[in-house]
Amino acid sequence: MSLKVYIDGKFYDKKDAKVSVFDHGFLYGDGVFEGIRSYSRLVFKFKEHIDRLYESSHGIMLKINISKKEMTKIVIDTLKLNELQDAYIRLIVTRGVGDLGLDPRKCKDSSIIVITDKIQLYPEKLYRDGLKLITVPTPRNITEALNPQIKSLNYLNNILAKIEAINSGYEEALMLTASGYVAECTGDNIFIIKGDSLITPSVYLGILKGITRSAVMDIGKKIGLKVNEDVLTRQNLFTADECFLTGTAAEIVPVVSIEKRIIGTGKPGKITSNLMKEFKKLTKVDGVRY
Ligand code: PXG
Repeated sequence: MSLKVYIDGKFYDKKDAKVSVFDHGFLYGDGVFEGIRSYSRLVFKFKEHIDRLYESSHGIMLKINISKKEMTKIVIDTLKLNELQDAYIRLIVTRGVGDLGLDPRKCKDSSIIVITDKIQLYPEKLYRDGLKLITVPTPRNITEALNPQIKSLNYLNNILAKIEAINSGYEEALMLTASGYVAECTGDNIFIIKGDSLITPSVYLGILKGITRSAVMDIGKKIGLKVNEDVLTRQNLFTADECFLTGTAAEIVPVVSIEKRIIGTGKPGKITSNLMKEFKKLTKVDGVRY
């Protein structure tokens, strides 16, 4: 059976799952989205993702015409229809079809799209050997212009950073704020370990408030680490004992160097490995079953 995609009340085969070229999501990146994971038929941090989707849409004055409860049911129905145990869920809300102008008043109905697919796992080597980062010239969007807390369909800021990293021979980019403080990576939050402290950049600096980030902060507290949100410089990263990234797709990825400065021992750290283990445990019990 081919994969089925939900679009505005109907399910379509993957090859027929299409939206209009007049949709402002396509024309302007005018919309919001979420990336969610399920593990063995448990949707991880489902409520948190649904809440963030509605907060993102509220931020751009995009009205979602269904309740959170209905949205939750649509996602569950799509997962069941596709008989997926472990899935990557992409939930998208666009401004909908309008004309060839910016005016969102021309878009009468927002569109809701739910894609559920098999999760593409990152290579095992990444978790075993760790990731090498490079800081890129493009700063993270400034909060006053487009708040990174809004998970909008416009990801050009992050894509530019990704291109810059790839052009320099790296897989992932460290993005700084316009003032030069550590922000996050292109699709992941960043953490360091220094002594018994777990530190991550504060949300007010202009980052996405990652759901994996929050889960890891909770785990950190549980295993006795001092957990802090703070302002971090590149030098704080260079001199950290350990460093790692968090995100729905990548989960927890150890970072072993930044611009060729080795972090800690140059291997994934002990506390990072422990957090990875605890995170895995959490995904087995925390979630909405379908
Ligand atoms: N920062 C940014 C900029 C993100 O886009 C995260 C942090 C991590 O947040 P969560 O809530 O997932 O812990 C994200 C989320 C992908 C992919 O396929 C990942 C994201 C967005 C789009 C695609 O890797 N990241």
